Amino acid sequence: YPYQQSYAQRALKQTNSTAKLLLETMERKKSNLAVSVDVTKTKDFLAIIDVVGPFVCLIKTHIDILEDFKHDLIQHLQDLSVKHDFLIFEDRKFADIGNTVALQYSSGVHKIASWSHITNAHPVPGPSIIAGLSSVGLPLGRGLLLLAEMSTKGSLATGSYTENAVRMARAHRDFVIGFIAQRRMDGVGATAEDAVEDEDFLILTPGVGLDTKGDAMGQQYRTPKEVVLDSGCDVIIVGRGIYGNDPTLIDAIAASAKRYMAEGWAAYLERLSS
Ligand code: 5IU
Repeated sequence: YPYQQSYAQRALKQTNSTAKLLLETMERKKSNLAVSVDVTKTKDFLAIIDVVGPFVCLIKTHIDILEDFKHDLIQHLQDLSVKHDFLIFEDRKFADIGNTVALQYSSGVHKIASWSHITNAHPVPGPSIIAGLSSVGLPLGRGLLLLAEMSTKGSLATGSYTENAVRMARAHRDFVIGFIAQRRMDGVGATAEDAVEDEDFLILTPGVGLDTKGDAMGQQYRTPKEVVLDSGCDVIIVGRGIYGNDPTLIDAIAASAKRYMAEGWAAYLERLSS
């Protein structure tokens, strides 16, 4: 199975340039850690990214959370991405009709497609959402993740919904590079005619924490080992497990990022040798 191969081996077979770049970056930096920087002030946002940058393959943003957003922030973010060698993933969770998501992705205040290597979408509108987003993202070499599952208690993205998300992705392999999910999706929803032996979707997984089981609003955490070794996921996405409730404790944040990076990589090495 692809997930028993190294990230470097899997990079060779990717046709989407962003998927290839992410896998190559993971191998080069020996990190399968993505940090989700969910803070409201530009100053904290950039300070956290600068300090965790050396330990991550990917930075996940919610750019619309920043209360003092100015467009020059994007240049700073891109400079940090070059300085520390990571990709950028705007966790926009598009969910509208094709025409609208194309505008939301390309335009507005944030112009996401111009700077975010990866973004994501809910499959709920059907394949037209991929058509809309790929009309903008594919010419720029971007990659899309579909939300096949969620980490939250009571999520409706299960069963046939998840299977249909995978089928939608399978029909758009040029642009859809993988899923936000809690486990591998190899062969999920496949029929006998589908050639799925070599399919290699990237699985990026939020809901990762070492010290707590969840929060007061339905979030559920599993450990890097459960996510990467037991469930075969590729990238662990960690937010508050790394910066807690105080985004200014920069030394503690660096130490925490190092810890999650080490745990994630150890789980990956164990998976390769199992
Ligand atoms: N996120 C989830 N679960 C999901 C999806 C996205 O937690 O199923 I899809 C996002 C929300 C937040 C980050 O931006 O990932 C996790 O943050 P914490 O590690 O602080 O819980």
